[in-house]
Amino acid sequence: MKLQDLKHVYFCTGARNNDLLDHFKSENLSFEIDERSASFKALGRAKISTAPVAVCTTSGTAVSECLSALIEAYYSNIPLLLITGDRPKRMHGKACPQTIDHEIITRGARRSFVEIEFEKLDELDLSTLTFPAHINVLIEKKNEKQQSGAKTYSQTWDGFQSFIKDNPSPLILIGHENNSMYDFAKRIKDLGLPIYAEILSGAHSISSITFEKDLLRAFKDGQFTSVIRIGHTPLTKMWRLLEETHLPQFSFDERGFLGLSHGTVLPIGFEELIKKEIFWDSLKAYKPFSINTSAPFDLQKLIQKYPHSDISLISQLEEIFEDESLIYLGNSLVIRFYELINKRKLNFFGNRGVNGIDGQLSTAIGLASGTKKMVYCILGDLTTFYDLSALKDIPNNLRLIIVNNSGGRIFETMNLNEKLILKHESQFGRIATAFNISYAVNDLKMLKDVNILELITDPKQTLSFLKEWEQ
Ligand SMILES: Cc1ncc(C[n+]2csc(CCOP(=O)(O)OP(=O)(O)O)c2C)c(N)n1
Repeated sequence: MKLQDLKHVYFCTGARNNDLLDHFKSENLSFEIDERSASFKALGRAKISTAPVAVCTTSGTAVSECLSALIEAYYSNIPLLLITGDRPKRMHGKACPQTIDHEIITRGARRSFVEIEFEKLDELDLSTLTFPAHINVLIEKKNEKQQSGAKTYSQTWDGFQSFIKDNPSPLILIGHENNSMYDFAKRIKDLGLPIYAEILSGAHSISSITFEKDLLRAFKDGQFTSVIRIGHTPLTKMWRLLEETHLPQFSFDERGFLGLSHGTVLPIGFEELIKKEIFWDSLKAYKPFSINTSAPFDLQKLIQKYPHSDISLISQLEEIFEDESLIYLGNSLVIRFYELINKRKLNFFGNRGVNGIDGQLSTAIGLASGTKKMVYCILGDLTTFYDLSALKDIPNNLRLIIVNNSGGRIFETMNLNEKLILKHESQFGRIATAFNISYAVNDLKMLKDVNILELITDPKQTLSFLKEWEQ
């Protein structure tokens, strides 16, 4: 029995498992938002089926969301099959983007486990498995290099100084930690080196490179010899491109993770680093330099030209927030678009440990419950669907802003299979009514007066915006 012979697969949308689609018969697939629910659907179907039923997920918490169904299947002896898309082995154990240990999650809740490279999937015989079972597929992306020619350094201050000597033009990439890195980033900026500070660092508003597209251009033009990263695993696409173009990288990460398959890391967080004279003295060896950047004016022109794009609406929101408020940014496009338009110094939060879209609203509710300040939580529509039961209790100081672009539009920007978008025409008004929550749609003036503000955006305008912006 091959994957092709599975009678039904609940396929949960994601980028890493996109390549697995061709291994299933399309008429036997249903596309799903929520892995927890999808895995229970597979369990239910397997109860009246004579053959195994599968749920297929992307990497990260998408996998752990299936654990409850798998546990139930284990103790009820039901033929549930979990198929998970994963990154190659060299990226494991390093906190590479959305990469966690899948095997350990299902231990104790499965009767067989197979880890297999994507290219060998055709050889896999499902009849050798006992159920419930877990198949973890290691998937290489085109262009990603398997072996790094980039030099690594000793994990010491001497190593850092040799890195500086060898590589005269670094990019300084500031990811995030749990506290604002604003003062730290300001001091680094004063050294006159190009820095890109991501939105969750709290310092994007003073980043010397404001726009990711300028960062990508400079990187592709070879303007950086190397990368110094401070903070947790970055969000920017440039970080992922370092798996294609291996530049030497030296990281300071309190968790001690490389965040990539290669490089050097010292397990020091920014709050300790700011006090280390040796760090600042070492950086003095660099000669200041800068890269060309775009005019903010060009962005404003597009914001006016495409008023119903996600980006324009998020940009209007930023003008309304009070200085003291906390902004919780959902994963997917919201966090990327917010970084694009951000001008203000505000307090930003998000779950970027492994970038799950699960539990986002609940996290924001917890955040709001722990503070008297106003919390603005901005989520995509699928991300909100994922966590609907959390609507039962919305604290008074929480405003949920749903950017409803009628699907998981990130997959559209990545040119992945159209089915992954899960296009829909649903709106949230009646859901708000069901939970007895105040609600407004498309009216930014109402933001302070209601608990849910839904913004219906035009995906075509967003795509046109991005096309013009990125050219
Ligand atoms: C738990 C989990 N499952 C799946 C994914 C893969 N994933 C990343 S973004 C996304 C779609 C999000 O859609 P939406 O919230 O509507 O935001 P948009 O893409 O439109 O910005 C999915 C399914 C994930 N990150 N986490």
